[in-house]
Amino acid sequence: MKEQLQALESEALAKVETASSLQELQGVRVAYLGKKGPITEVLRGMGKLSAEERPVIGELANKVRGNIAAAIDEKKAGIEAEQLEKQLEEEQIDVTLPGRPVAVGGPHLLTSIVEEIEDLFIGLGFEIREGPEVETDYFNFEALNLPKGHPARDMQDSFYITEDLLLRTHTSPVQARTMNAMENKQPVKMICPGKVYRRDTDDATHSHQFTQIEGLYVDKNVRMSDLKGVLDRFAKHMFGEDREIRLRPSFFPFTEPSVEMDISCKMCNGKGCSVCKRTGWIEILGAGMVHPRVLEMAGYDPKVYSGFAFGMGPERIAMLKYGVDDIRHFYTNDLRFLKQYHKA
Ligand code: FA5
Repeated sequence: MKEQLQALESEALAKVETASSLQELQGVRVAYLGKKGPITEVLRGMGKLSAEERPVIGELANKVRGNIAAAIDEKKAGIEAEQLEKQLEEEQIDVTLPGRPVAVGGPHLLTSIVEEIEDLFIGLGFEIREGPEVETDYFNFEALNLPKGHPARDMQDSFYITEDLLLRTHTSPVQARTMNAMENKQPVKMICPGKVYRRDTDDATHSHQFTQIEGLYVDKNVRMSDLKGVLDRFAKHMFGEDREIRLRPSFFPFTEPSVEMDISCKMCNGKGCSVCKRTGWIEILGAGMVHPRVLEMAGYDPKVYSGFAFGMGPERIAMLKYGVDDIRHFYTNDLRFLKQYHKA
C-alpha cells in the first residue's frame, strides 16, 4: 500500500508539472483528490490493515494528499500569473492618447420653449398647473360652454375612448378644473402646459399630438386691457421688443369676446412676405374674456368676477422664433436637428 501511494504521488505530481491550463489542472485535482479518486480509495481500505500499519499508512496518505494539493496550488498560481502577464502585455494602455469626447445631451427645443414661456409667466405672478391628458367630456367640452351636439365641437376633432372619456383636445379643461377646485372661489392666475390630441392630419404645421399652454386669470375687475398687456409682454419677450401685436375678433364658445392674436412678421417687418402670406401678420394664439357661463358653472359669480384666458401652441411659436419649417422635426428626434438648439 505504501508503494501504491508513492506511485500515485509521483504520477500525480508529473501530471501537475505538465498541465498547461487551469482547466487541465482542475482535471488532475478531481482525478487524484476527488471523492472517487485513488487516494480516497486507499483510505477507505484501511480497515483491512493491522493496528500497527494503519497510522503509518494513514499519515502517508494524508501527506501524499497534502503534497499533491500543494503542487496543484503552486502550479495554479504560476499559470494565473502567466495569464495576467500576457493580458497586461496585450492590453497596454497608451496614456498619451487624447481622450474621447463624451456626448452631452441638452433639453429638447420644445422643452426649452415651454420653460422659457413658464419663466416669463411665473415672473408675471402666474402659477403652473397640470391636468389629465385623458379627460372627461364634461371638462373638455361641457364645462367650457360646449354642450353635447354643439356645432363648435367640430372645431376640434377628437379621439374618444368611451362615450364620456377622450384624449383632451386642448388645455382649456384645466381652466374649468382649476376654478372648480378653488376653495372659497379665490382669484386664479395660472398657466398650464401639456400635451393635447386631435384627429388632425399630420402635415408641416399640424400634428395629431402637440403641445399647448393655457393661461387663465380670474379676479375682480380683470379687463380686456389686462389681457392685451400680458399678451404684448409675452410677444415682445419671445420675439423681440420691436414686435407689434394685434387682436382680431374671433370665436371660442368659452370666451366672450374672443380674439386671435397676431404678431407683426419678423421676416418682412410687417411689409408682407411669403412667410406671413403677404399680410404682414402671423397668428399665434387664441384668447378672450372668460364666458360668464363658464365662470358660473365653476362656481364664480360673473357679476363679481371676470377673467381672461388664452391658449397657444409652443411648437408653432418655436417654428416662428427659430425658422423651423416642419412641425414633424419636433417629434422625429433627429439629433442633427435637435443639436442645433442645444445651448452651450
Ligand atoms: C384652442 O385650442 C383654444 N382652447 C385656445 C383658447 C384658450 C382660446 C383659451 C381662448 C381661450 P385653437 O384650436 O385655435 O384654440 O388652438 C390653439 C393653438 O394650438 C393654435 O393657435 C395652434 O398654435 C395650436 N394648434 C392647433 N391645432 C394644432 C395642430 N394640429 N398641430 C399643432 N398645433 C396646433
